[in-house]
Amino acid sequence: MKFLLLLSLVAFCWAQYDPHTYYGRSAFVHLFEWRWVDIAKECERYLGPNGFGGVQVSPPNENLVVESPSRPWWERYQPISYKICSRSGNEDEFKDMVNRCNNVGVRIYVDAVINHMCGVTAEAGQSSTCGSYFNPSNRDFPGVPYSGFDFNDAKCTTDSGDIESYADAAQVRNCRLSGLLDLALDTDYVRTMVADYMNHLIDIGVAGFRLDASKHMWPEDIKAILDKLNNLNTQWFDEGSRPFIFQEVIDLGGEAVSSSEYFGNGRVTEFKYGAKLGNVMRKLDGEKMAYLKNWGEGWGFMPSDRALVFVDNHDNQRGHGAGGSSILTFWDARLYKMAVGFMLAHPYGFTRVMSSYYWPRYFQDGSDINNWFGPPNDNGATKEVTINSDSTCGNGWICEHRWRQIRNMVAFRNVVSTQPFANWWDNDSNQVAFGRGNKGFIVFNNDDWDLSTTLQTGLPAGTYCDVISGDKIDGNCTGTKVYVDSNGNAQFFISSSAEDPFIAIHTESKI
Ligand code: QV4
Ligand code: CA
Repeated sequence: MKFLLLLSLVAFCWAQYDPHTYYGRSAFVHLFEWRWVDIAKECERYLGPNGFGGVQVSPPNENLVVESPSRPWWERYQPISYKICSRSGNEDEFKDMVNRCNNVGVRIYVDAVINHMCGVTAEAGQSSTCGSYFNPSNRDFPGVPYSGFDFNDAKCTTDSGDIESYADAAQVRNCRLSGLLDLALDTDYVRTMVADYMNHLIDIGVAGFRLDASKHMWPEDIKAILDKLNNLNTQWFDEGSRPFIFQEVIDLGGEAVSSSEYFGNGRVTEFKYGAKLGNVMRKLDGEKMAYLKNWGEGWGFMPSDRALVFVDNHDNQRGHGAGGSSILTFWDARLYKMAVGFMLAHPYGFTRVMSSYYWPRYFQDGSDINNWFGPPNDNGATKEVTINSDSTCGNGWICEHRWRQIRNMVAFRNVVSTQPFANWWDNDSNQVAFGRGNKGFIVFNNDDWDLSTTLQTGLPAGTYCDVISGDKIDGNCTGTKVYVDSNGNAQFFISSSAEDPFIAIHTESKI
């Protein structure tokens, strides 16, 4: 009996690190700025059938309407209330999305903006996505309600009231991030308002949360809020399931606040991952793929079971947040597919795939002056995600998650998820290969010359379809075939000018 008690205690303690994906699905996608009606359809027609574990959705709560610039993506990070009402849809549409996605084994993770409300310079009576009145100058947000008692103004020690130095941990938590009115999360009232919002979403059926701007919240305040959260809805989750938590903390080193302060609450975003991988694939700072042999904790990253990893995110794909010019995005498609493929094949971290929309990048003095553009829209109404006959997206949606190379690597990750990193090979330059036990194997050529060699794959003998150049359809390969002999060896040839200079095979792509 004692053992069972201990087991349940361990399960309880660990739960907030568990994404509660259906049958251990191992990757999720950020459908940035999608409407709820489109996400519901995508779960049923694509994400469920292709083994995606879940969707990170944009903040569903009421936000400030910013007219200048015209409806930027970032207006959704300026809350006005916790009513489920935004340009992605209303509460009924949100509930329908959660039901339909859960019913096909795809989880919903909500981007929770709980550190702050809107900017201090927003105009009283400026419009909001649900029409709630607010007045920033006297901290009046009747839609929650919040008042002057509920903000950190008195706690902040800087003259401006904004964060002025990231070397001072108290400032980073108690002052305004970019002028955003900072909530007093040390009061039980504010903690309760936030927890009520999150519990409303949990009862609807979401599986967890991205905690926006976690660096700007005291870890113990976050914990106090998490302790108020309900268990997940037993319509889809086991009794006693705790919400999955991943905290946005940008820690590239050198600041007063560290990611490790947040490990007790849940997973944490590892921003070093995308920054370093971008450098390696771009061969910057003397980096080369052969150095990836000890990728993960060997590169100074946080423990794998605390890490939330990604190649790019909604901030740094457009020059916000961290990572700078090394970050690979859909704009760098060939290298981007290799980086995402590497991430999905490697065992480190819980992996997130970015799914973006097009905007008219225009660089002036080194920065993209159009990086504020919101989603494809008709006079502010977000456009439908249309699907073309070749399964790509229309209406300005990029849908990286639907690119064959990325979609198939999500499946690869599911097939190999229980298997260890194995059979590493490199040419001491940018040709590398590695396997996952006896279930999968991947080979990259990022050198300027062809790769032609025989490698130990660890796989059973047989003929395998390369899932990068094609698919396995009706027992045939539409792309390259790989022949593994009875010793597990296979010959690989990858031209340095190939459209996608990498090959991936796994036991479910065997014919
Ligand atoms: C401006 C001035 C301020 C001034 C303020 C007065 O810059 O100096 O004090 O007016 O009101 C938008 C504008 C920004 C404006 C601010 C407030 O871009 O110019 O400040 O609104 O009016 C996103 C965007 C921000 C945007 C914010 C709110 O990136 O540009 O600010 O939404 O609309 C740090 C954090 C990290 C953060 C990252 C971007 O540690 O947590 O910066 N990342 C998350 C989200 C990100 C979001 C926020 C946090 C804020 O991923 O998308 O910022 O919720 O690294
Ligand atoms: Ca804060």
